[in-house]
Amino acid sequence: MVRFVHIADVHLGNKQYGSEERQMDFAQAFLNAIKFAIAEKVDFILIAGDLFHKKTEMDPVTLLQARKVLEIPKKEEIPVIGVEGNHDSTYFRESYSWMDYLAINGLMINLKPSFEDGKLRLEEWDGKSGTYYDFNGIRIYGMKYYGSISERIIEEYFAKMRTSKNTIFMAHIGVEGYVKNMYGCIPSAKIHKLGRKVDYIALGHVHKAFVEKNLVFNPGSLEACDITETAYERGVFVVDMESGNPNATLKKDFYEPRDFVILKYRVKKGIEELKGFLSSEREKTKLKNKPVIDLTLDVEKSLKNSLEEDKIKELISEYFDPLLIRLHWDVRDHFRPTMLDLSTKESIERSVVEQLLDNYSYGKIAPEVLKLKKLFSTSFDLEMVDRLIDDLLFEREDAKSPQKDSVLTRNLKDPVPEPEKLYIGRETERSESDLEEEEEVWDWRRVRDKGGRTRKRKKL
Ligand SMILES: [Mn+2]
Repeated sequence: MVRFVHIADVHLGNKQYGSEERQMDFAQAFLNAIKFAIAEKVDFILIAGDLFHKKTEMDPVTLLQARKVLEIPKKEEIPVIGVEGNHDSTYFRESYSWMDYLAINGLMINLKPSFEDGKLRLEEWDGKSGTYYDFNGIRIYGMKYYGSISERIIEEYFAKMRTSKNTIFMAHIGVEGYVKNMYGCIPSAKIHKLGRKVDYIALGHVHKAFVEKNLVFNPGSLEACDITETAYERGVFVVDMESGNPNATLKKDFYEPRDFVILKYRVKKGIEELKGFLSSEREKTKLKNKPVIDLTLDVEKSLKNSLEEDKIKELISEYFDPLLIRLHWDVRDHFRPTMLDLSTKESIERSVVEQLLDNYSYGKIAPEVLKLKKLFSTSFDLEMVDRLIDDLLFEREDAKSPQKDSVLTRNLKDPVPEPEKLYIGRETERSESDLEEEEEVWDWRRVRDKGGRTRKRKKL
């Protein structure tokens, strides 16, 4: 029998909404997941992609977080086996990823195929690279993210994989139907076909937990990368596998996720009425830590100017003591004129696309949509299309952070506050598990608990 933990979508380095505390949350979740796996006495740990949040811009804190956490299983001689997700690498930027860096440093096994004359090759892990890893008769194949060509790559794996069972297939790929409009997903049947050769399919990519026919397993993200994820079931799987039969349980209680309070309110007269609303919402809400408050105010355009953002944030802080506040405006404007630039064919097309997009929360992406149309209609280059979509979908959230100011992604309905205004307070609370482990240096939430100062290390 083997026992393992299956983790996915860690997103280390996700400085969500420009918040350093949120970056610490993601690291804390990862640390807790790894410690949990060790406490469960697993034989190995699977990370099904998106260990990191950003594929290129690595910062020292994030790299240190990854290294320090991965040193724990290394010390225990528990292999950590991973594949790259869309946030770790993309297939057309093939060279060398941060997960390769960790692998070269002996901190993890990073599985991916190699190619010879365009043909996929499955090779055994040699200590630095490889596509599969053998552990006590169990074979683990790894497939990194392949975007729109995933189906084809899976077919090639299927043809070349060994036929004996006791096999795990790990990939960063989504199954259609769980999350709306998600890129990098394929139909369920295409994945189930692998069941003829495989006992456990370890997926990552969709940030929501699901299991299909005791064969396909997806644990979801450790921390919420987006407010929609706060409603999803997510966690890690602890799996016992006995002669090819997995017995998996989704576990969540190893980590206390950041609380999110998502509110929407229609302002009829003015700021005063918010007090009653916030106080009744506060009473309804159970909080375990300082929450992220996400408030959407629905107002008539004529009323909008009389509502000061600072005052609203002050009010929210009185009732909730939040980690940070996200304020959105849903402005009702019945008299907005339709302005079409009729000067050229291109400008008409652009105006029309802009207006169509205006009703959605995608932001100002009309130029990209047009670029995409052009790519499709001229030299159909799949790599370019993938790259564009990938950048649009997966880097938009990063670009929204106050440090960056990207014209492509700025959504005028959703103005980004100044970084200073985001910080309402710092965390001071400690959970019981924190107190139990007073000696633990790399407890990322606590490292920041004293007004952001790094704790002194006991040993150097
Ligand atoms: Mn992800």
